[in-house]
Amino acid sequence: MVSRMVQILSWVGQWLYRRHLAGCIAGILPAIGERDAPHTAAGTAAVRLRILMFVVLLGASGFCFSEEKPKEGPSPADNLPPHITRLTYFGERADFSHDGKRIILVEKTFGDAYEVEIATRIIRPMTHHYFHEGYTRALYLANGDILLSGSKTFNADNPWVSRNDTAELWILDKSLTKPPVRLGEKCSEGPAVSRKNMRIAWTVDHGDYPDRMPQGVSQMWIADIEYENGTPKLINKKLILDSRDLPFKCGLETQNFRPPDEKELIFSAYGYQDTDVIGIDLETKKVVNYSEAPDQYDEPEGIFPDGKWTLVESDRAAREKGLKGSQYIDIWKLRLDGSRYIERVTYFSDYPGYKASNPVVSDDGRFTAFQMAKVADPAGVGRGIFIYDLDNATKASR
Ligand SMILES: [Ca+2]
Repeated sequence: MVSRMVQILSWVGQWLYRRHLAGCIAGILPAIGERDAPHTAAGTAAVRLRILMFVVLLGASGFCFSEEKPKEGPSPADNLPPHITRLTYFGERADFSHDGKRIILVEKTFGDAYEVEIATRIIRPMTHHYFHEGYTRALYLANGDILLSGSKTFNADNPWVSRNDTAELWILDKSLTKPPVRLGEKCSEGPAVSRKNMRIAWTVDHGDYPDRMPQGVSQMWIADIEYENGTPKLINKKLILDSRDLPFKCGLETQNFRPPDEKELIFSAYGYQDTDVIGIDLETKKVVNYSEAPDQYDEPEGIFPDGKWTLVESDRAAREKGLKGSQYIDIWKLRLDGSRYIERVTYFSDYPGYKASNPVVSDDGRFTAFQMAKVADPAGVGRGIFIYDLDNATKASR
């Protein structure tokens, strides 16, 4: 009975601590700083109340931590099923080379890009041969050159602006003999790259071009890459969709051209029904909501080469435990036929404190690559790449 009481007090203490300690400290520090200011009876009482709350919460936190430290459980990486292998111990945002033999990854947000040969695990630097301000994306183009997204400027004291507002598109020649060519287009989060021709799509939002669109608006654009005397440039640039043209409010992010004919673009609708998986026909502009799951986070990631399924980051499993949102995701696959049928792929989020994210599919449809991250890591941050053998997983489940 006593231990049960201690447990309950510990939970309450932890909750109070997490929820209010930061605010309490933030409130108390100015109050202490103001002690030379003219006093009023109400002001003094408020300061006393803040100090009392601070002492109580500090006591509660010390009490609960001495009883039960918040635990980060075992890592899913230490208990992998036979169809999952670990490729790297760092890195994020994997992309398969079109022959399926290599993976390109970003070392860390605003880091270098590296290529890993899957068979040998040999890691090769892709962006060491010149100086730069770091990259947020690196994707193989159909001809083997690399599409990069990265800012022209980086300030370690204010890093995230280089991801959110100033990231630009570049093309790196696969010979790795020269710096990348700047395309003169900003890029919000991830661009979409065709598997079969030199076509890309990307997103821009208010943060990128505040003079072109108001707060809360984003646009998806498409263009072809043409080489003139060996130098790439964008041609046939067209607007795909302005978020203001949708009947609901959301933030856009391009994800994939849908194989095999690539006439449809799959994109994230952030914030709509807690984020949904949507497709837009590039010719007719018809929009189809494939996840159509209110109160569920569903973000499309890699797409299967037959175009029948997309991998999704979803919080579906976490919702049963009372957790929700993009921090509590695992990898699922969603049928792109309007049935809304969704199937679980990874179980990393069953390990408290962990998640699996950013999955992609090899061009032959046999493997996915994804990353492990910890809850509270910013979206897209990864702690190593894993390879998932889809054939073996299917056999194992038979
Ligand atoms: Ca949803």
